[in-house]
Amino acid sequence: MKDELHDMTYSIARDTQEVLDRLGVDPALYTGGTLKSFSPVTGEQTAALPEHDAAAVAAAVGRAAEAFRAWREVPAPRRGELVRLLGEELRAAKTDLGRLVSIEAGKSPSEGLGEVQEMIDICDFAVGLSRQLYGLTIATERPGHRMMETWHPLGVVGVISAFNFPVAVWSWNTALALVCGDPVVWKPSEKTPLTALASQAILNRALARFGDAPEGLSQVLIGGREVGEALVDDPRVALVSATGSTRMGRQVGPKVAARFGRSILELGGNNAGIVTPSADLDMALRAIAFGAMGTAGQRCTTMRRLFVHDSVYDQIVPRLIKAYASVSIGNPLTTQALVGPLVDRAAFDAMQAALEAAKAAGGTVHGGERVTDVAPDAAFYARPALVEMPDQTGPVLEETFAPILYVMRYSDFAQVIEQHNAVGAGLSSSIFTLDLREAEAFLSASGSDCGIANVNIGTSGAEIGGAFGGEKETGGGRESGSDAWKGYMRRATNTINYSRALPLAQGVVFDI
Ligand code: UN1
Repeated sequence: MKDELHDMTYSIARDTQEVLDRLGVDPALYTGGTLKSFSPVTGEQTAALPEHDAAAVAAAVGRAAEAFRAWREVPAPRRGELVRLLGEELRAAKTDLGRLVSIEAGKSPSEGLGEVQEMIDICDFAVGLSRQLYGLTIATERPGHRMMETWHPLGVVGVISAFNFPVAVWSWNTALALVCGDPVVWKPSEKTPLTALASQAILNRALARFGDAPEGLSQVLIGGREVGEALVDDPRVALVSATGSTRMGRQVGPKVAARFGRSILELGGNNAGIVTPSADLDMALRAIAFGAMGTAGQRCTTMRRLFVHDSVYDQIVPRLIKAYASVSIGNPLTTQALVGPLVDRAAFDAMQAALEAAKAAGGTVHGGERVTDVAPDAAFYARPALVEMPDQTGPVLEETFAPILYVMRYSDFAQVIEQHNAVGAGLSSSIFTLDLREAEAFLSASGSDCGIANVNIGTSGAEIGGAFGGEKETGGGRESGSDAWKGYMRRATNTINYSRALPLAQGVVFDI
């Protein structure tokens, strides 16, 4: 394959612009502005975007609030038609948007396309959902009465998303919000603004085909922290759905709660796997390799801790170390390498600091060094690190957003479950076992305390059909499938008296 980096005529900025052109993004949105956008693939600048300020945020929320008044009246199946068209437009744009995800987030080609597929999948889900936004009919204690619940549109949804899934997370929120009757105002990560502009352009095409949707149904706000804060503080934003670090969530959650807004928080993960004596080791090896090294360790669902039973440790850990030493690392635009770059220098520095801390705590580090022969100096590629740890201490207790897998031995099942749960985050988890008792115990009330608990697959790569999210410091939010839609609607309990009497509940008498 031609190595474009060594082709002197190749320019990532031009490549980016060509992709943006094909996706129909107006160049005025990404040229001549103050927010510089860089590709982690080469470290070079790709664009300079004009930024929104607090007044522009307020104006956008105002437009969204106005759009809400019209959109909430549109029948849900008709709202679903817009999302069906969005799914069609995404299918048509899949190759280009997938490449833009690779350019901006550094994902491998397969994972860039996989992210767009996740967007298409949630659209399909939401279209079906648009005919299934139903409540219960509930038995009432009063004769001649009927009690039911109705789900109504909630209001403006503010979406704050992270660089690592720059478009899928928006689509989980937007596909549901739109069928639920809610407009969306989106503040993407300042590291990945171009994929946001592209997604909005794709949605604009669906809106044009749809015909009569209100102005301001979906808007993108470009900028940094102040833009996010203005969105979080605006009382007209009924729901803030925020994905990012636990640190960010600690600020966003209380602010939204203080104004009695609703929030969906998808924060850090410190996801673990357990390899038991009966595990299918070949399968476990592959699942762990993808879970821990995929997306260069930059998924919130990345496997970061691994507990291996004493009896199989020497069979699987040396093989894993070998896999770490041989995994292909490279430019995701010109190769099919499985591991791409870290997002920036700060991510690489955090990785190195965690590895130093692990060494200081008695860990043995395999890999983790910078890889410099695949890209210019401004890019940060690293060999994923496997660290054998004597205990779950120091950096093992924290999420470092980089490909580091801490491996620990265990001998007792009850104890390993305790250890598994003894971290702040509670997103995803998995066990590798062919023992029914262990599998069921792991999934039981006294097993994994995470929002996602898997058997014989890794921690990452969830499908959109299930509710996605986790407990404890992960924030408790649920997005995507199952009944996560309820977070985007308000529930009304309705009691209707069709009798000629007025019996009071609880047998209360009040005769006047
Ligand atoms: C994230 O990293 O923020 O389960 C989301 C997964 C993906 C989503 C990850 N479907 O790994």
